[in-house]
Amino acid sequence: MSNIVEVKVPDIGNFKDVDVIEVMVKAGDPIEKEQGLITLETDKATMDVPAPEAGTVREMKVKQGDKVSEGSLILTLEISGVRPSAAGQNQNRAKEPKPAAAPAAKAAAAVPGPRSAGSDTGGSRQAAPNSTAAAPAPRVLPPAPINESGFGKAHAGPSVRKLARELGVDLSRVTGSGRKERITHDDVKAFVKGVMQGSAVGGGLPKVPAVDFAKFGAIEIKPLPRIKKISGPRLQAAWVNVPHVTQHDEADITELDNVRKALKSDAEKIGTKLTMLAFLVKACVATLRQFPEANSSLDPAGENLVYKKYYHIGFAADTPNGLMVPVIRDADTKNVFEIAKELGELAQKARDGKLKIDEMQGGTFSISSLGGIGGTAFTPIVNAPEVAILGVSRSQMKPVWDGKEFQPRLMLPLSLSYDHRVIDGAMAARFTTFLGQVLSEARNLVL
Ligand code: CAO
Repeated sequence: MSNIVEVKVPDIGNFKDVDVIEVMVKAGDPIEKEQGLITLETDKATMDVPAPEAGTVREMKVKQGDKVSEGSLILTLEISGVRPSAAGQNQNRAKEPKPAAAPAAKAAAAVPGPRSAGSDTGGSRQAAPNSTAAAPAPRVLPPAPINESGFGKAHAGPSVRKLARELGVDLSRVTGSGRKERITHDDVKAFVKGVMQGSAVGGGLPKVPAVDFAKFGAIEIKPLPRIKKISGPRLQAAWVNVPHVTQHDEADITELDNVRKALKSDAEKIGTKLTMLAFLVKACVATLRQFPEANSSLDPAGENLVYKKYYHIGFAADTPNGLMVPVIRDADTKNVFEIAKELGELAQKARDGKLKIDEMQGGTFSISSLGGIGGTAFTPIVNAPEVAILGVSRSQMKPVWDGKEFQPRLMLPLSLSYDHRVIDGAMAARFTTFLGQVLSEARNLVL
């Protein structure tokens, strides 16, 4: 005995005329209960409609590209050995499951959590591929608070979503092994297993092998200075989380250096050493005004940019205990002498280990100057959640072609590392070009 039932689109929240982006079954297919039938996509999320009962698909009533709403007929299903009344119940049950995707997507803005690159896919459900694209072996990334946006977009059916919710698994971090990278129950379980084992396959970064160095010669063990113990994990977090690119350029600072030397004695009279760094702070503020994205941060969910209307410039200071980054507050309101004075005082405090916490907080952009030491270029690490950092190397007198002949010009190497999620290459090149222009027009920096 068999019965034909109509399977309709269940309650999908307030969404209407939703796109059918995938049809996963066809007439004649035997299907299991809860098996995905079609995938719907709103501008917020994708969701699968599961089969209310096992049976055989009699006739498809929708195709890819159709638009459907609650109650639209999806297909007719032949159920064997079921009485009409029971079949009716089964059909009604098709209304019961509420795909988790829609409510999850709605919650996205309210739930903070680390941004996943998958959430940047502009509504695509291909949220998971970022988790494996770069690394061949690991199937998933380490555990973290659930990224609701990524969770909503993940390619998984309602029962898999339910399981993931129960286990606290962020689906945006799980790579699906099913058709079209669909996440299965087993994928979720493998993720949990991997996390529990802390292995490379499931969880953390691959470990650097421990080596018994003493086997190969004499060694001495000294504890890391406290500052390095604190800054190390922060640097690693920035390195691992921020997709870094570094843009290299050169600025002609011939005139600027002349101006600086001319003003040096004025500065000395007020007990200040007028260094190149002070001019760089001024020039960076002018450039940040022009490129406000470089003075912004991504919000924790990775959904919005937070533009800061203040300019607090951090600068890397080399101290006997390690790297510290004091911050010049409201650098836009200070002249180059005031900035130079503050730089000197903060650098001294850093070396003496007397910097206060609030003197290292609130930075919007950082500068790391190795010009006093040497080098031609380097790749500084973005001081996240800032999105860009300017590295400065040692200036050099170079022959520069002016169209007729070579001129001796003092050239300053600039290395701008930036967060590629926020700043693209073109903007970075415009940033350093503009900065070079500002630095070459020295007098504007003294005003
Ligand atoms: N090119 C050539 N010479 C430079 C220069 C440059 N870009 N920058 C500085 N100098 C010169 C200065 O003119 C000074 O020479 P004089 O004493 O003859 O005037 C000398 O180098 C030393 O400068 P300084 O280091 O005293 O002053 P500063 O303002 O340039 O730097 C500070 C201050 C705190 C940034 C610096 O002492 C420091 O700690 N630098 C290291 C930063 C660091 O570790 N960065 C890496 C962090 S990891 O990303």
